[in-house]
Amino acid sequence: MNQERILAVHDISCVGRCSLTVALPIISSVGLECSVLPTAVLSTHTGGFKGFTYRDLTEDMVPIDQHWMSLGLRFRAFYTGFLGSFEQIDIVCRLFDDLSREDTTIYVDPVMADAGKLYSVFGPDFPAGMRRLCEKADVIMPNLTELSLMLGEEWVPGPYTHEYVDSMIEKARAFGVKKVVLTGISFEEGTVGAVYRDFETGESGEVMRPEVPGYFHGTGDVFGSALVGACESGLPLSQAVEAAVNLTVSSILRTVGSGADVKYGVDFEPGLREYIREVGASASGVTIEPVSDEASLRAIASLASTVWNEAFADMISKEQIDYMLAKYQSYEAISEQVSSKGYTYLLVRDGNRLAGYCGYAPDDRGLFLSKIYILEEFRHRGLAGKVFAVLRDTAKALGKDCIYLTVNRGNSGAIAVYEHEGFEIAESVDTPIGNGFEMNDHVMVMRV
Ligand code: PXL
Repeated sequence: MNQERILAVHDISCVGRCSLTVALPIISSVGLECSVLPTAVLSTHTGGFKGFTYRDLTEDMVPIDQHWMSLGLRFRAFYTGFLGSFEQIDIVCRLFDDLSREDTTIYVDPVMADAGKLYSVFGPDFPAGMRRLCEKADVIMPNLTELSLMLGEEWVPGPYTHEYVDSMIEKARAFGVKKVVLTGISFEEGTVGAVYRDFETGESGEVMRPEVPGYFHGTGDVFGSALVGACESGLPLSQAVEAAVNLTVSSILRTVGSGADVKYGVDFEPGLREYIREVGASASGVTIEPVSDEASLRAIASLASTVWNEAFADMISKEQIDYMLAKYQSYEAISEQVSSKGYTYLLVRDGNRLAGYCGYAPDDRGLFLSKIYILEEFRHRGLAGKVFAVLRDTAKALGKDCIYLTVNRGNSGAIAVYEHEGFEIAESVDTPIGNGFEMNDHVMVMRV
């Protein structure tokens, strides 16, 4: 099952580009699957249109969550924005718990206010609720009004000093998030942009552009969607913020230039080509590198859990998969293999995105290839071939004349891939692995 989806949780404003009508095209444009959970359906957004319809979808959200749980769905990222009711805050908190996997990234844009004012559709208790949602997030992207409201601080209009903005970001550390991107910040008249801080790495910076006077509806959503698309494409935070600011500003300039009515949202679509180019150029390039740091080994353990449950569901029992994962591919097991059993793990990345991994160890027989996986999304692009080229060079450098591996005899897909790479079946072995379980494998060998 492909578990690489991003879930966007926002309203659908049918006309007037914002929320889901912005998130879907922008995130999809960089090749990421974007599922949606609409929080409300409105005929138009609430800014500048009179008499809009408003259907609150709170009642549908719990059954949708339950259905997805029954399907075993998990999302690699969540991106939440405008919520349709106060009750939805707790529902979305639960949704994160129900549908996350270990490495899921939660992006929360606490959409509720701007220019010092809470949106008219929200009550005074909303900021405290949004703060609770932000506390579940990895990345938050409030504007200063929203951050001030969540912190219970008075909002003051800009321009701001760096000390003031830094102190506000520092206060957001208390939310327990990893990254903050503060939008709509001005340090001097005539410029505006975003300020970011990664609390884990200490990375921080700002991306400022000349200010275009006026209020442009939905630009927070263009920015947020572009940020999520870029981060989930593997860009470091600094480049992701840059790409998001570029798409937002170019969309504003195009809209103003065309004389269009700004309440229909900004004209972001023609800017997608450049956004895709910017994200693609920064994220492209396959790397295959040995890793031994904790974060990488944990990423491998998490990947193994996803891939094994997917690949072996039809071949071995769930109990055996769990047993084997704990014994061979938990973080603890992998760490021990690396630290004291002569194993090397190679991480395959496409840009900064995890595409797969392999693990090997030399022994008397040759180079034992213990694991090799390429995630479905990255298959059919010759990545496995590149990994085998690295392995052949490694085997030769270690003075080994073959690479060998074991593969479940029922795993015809993998056997075909290995044969394609030049492996041949040498023998069949049944190996008891404890707890009454047995591995029923072919040994396949490739001369180098
Ligand atoms: O862009 C934020 C947003 C999203 N959805 C709806 C809105 C707004 C801002 O006003 O009204 C319905």
